[in-house]
Amino acid sequence: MLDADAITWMTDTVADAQATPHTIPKLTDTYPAMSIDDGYAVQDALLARWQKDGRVLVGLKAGLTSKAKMDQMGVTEPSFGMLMGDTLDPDGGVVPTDKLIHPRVEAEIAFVTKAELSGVDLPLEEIIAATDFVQPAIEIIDSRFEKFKFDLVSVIADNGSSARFVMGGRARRPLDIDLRTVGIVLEKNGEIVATASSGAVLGDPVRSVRMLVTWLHGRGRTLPAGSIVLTGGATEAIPVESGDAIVARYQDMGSISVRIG
Ligand code: OOG
Ligand code: MG
Repeated sequence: MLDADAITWMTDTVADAQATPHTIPKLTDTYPAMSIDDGYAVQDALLARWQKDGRVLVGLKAGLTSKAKMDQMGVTEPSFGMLMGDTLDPDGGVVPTDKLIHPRVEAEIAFVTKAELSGVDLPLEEIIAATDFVQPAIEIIDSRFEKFKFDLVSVIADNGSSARFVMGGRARRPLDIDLRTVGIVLEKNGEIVATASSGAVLGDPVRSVRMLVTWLHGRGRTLPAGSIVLTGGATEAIPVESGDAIVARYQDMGSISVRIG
């Protein structure tokens, strides 16, 4: 692992890039030996600062969980990140972009849990039983790295490109729909820009929650009841700009729409 000074430097650099905002070179340009654990150490340090500022952790995001996303970003392993309550925007509302550099939107399935989940490779039934509801979500990602280009460890330190997210449409009990085959259509300004089946995420987005819980376990953590989990973009992410109208339609789960501010 890198030493504490290196983690502090990376945390300062990322926090500054997110706040201003501005782009920075990949962290591996400065620290080629940076590891996945170092990336998550930066996340831990960011969270400590954010909580000191009164920001609240409301859930976690898994990213790079579909082939479409992995191919787009050239990364073959998932990343996990934190969802802060103040980055949640309402369905039908406007996504603020004053802190965004080159935003992209993703259509995802969100899980909201009602019981604590912990352990390694949990049976999927256990995750379903602990799920209060599933719901359409649009994640607005933004990379602090130049040209939206990064490697796995750098994007982890940048909190998995987390920027804003929106939940809406129709919340469903997880046993009432087949989460492997929900058709998703993503539209920008009335044009279809991407389509997918929810099964594009690991065959079933519930597997993304399982993977997240396994990862948490490895870090001595659990997924608390009441957590939001974004399971990852089913399609590639679509660049957006100010004024764009985004709609994501989900089979049997309604639709969700936002305007980019
Ligand atoms: C990393 C975040 C990926 C997803 O849903 O796959 C992500 C990135 O592509 O910038 O949120
Ligand atoms: Mg995402």
